[in-house]
Amino acid sequence: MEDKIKAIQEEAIAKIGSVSNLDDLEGVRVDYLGKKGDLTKILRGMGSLEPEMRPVIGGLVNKVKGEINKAISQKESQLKEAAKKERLKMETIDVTLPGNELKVGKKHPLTLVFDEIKDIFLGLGFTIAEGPEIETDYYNFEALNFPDNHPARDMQDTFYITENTLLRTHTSSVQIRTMEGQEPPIRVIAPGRVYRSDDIDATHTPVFHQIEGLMVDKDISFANLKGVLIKLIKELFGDDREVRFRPSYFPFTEPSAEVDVSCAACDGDGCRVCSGTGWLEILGAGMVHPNVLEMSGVDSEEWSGFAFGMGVERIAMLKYGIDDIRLLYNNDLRFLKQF
Ligand code: FA5
Repeated sequence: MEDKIKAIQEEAIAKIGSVSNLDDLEGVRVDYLGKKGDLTKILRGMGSLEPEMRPVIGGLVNKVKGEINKAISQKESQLKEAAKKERLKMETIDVTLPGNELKVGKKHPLTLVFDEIKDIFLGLGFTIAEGPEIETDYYNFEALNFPDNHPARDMQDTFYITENTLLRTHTSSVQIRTMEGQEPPIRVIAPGRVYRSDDIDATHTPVFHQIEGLMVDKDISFANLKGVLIKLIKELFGDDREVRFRPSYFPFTEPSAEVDVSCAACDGDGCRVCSGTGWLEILGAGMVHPNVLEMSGVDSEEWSGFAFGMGVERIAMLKYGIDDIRLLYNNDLRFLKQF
C-alpha cells in the first residue's frame, strides 16, 4: 500500500511538472486530490485495513496530499508569473518609434480678420450686435430708406424666399434692429454673412461677409466717422497704405462715402485685383439719414450718428495680398497653411 501511495505521488508530481497551463493544472488537482481522486479513494477504503495500519496509511496519504498541494501551488505561481511576463512582452511600448503626428489646425484668414477687427472695435468701446441672415424686406430695405421700387435696390439684388423675406444683402439691417432695441448712445459692430446675386469674379462672390458699424450719440459728425475709420485702416494695414474717401450714395446715409485703400497686391500701380485702378474699395459709410433714425424711433433733432459696412473678404485680400477672392473658399490646404 505504501508503495502504491508513493507511486501516486511520483506520478502526480511528474504530471504537475509537465503541465503548461492553469486549466491542465486544475485537471491534475482534481485527478489526485478531488473527491474521486486516487488518494481520496485510499482514505475511503481505510476501514478494510488492519487497525494498526490505519494511522500509518492515513498519515502517509495526508503527507502525500500536502506534497502534491505544495507542488501544485508552486506550479501555479510559475504559470501565473510566465503569463504575466508574456503579457508585458506583448504590451511593451517601443519608445523609439516615431509618434503619430497630430495635425494642428489654423484659423481661416477670414476668421483672423474678423478677430482682429472685433478686437480693434472692442478697444474703442463698441459691443457686438447680431441679426438674422434671413431678413424681412422691411429691415433689409424699407427701414433703410429704400422704398419699394427704389432704383438703389437694384445694386443689391438678392435671393428671395417669399415676396417679403430674403437673404440679407448687407449687415445694415442690424442697424435698425439695434436702434429699435436700445436707447442711444449706441456703439455697436455687427459681423455676419450676407448674400447677393452677384456674378463670381476675382473680387465678388454671391455669399460674403460684412462688418457693420453704428455709432449714435450727441453731436456726432463726419469727422468722428473719418477718425474711427482711419484708425481702423491704419491698425489693420499699417501706415503705408493710402486711404481715400470717395463721395457716394446710399439711401440710408447722408452724406455718404465709399472708402478705398491702395492696393497691396500692386502697391497702387494697378493690377487684376484692383481692376487696374490701384485702389480697392473696402467699405461704404456715411452719416445716418434722419429718416432712418426717425423710422427706428430715435429723435433726429437730439441724436446723430454714423454707420459703415465693410467687406471682410476684400480686407483679407488687401491685408494678405490675396489676388483672387475664390481662394478663400476653395479649401486648398496649400493656401490655408500660409496664414
Ligand atoms: C453696403 O452694403 C452698405 N450696406 C454699406 C454701408 C453701411 C454704407 C453703412 C453706409 C453705411 P456696398 O454694397 O458698397 O455697401 O458693400 C459694402 C462692401 O461689401 C463693399 O465695399 C465690398 O467691400 C463688399 N462687397 C460688396 N459686394 C461684394 C461681393 N459680391 N463680394 C465680396 N465683397 C463684396
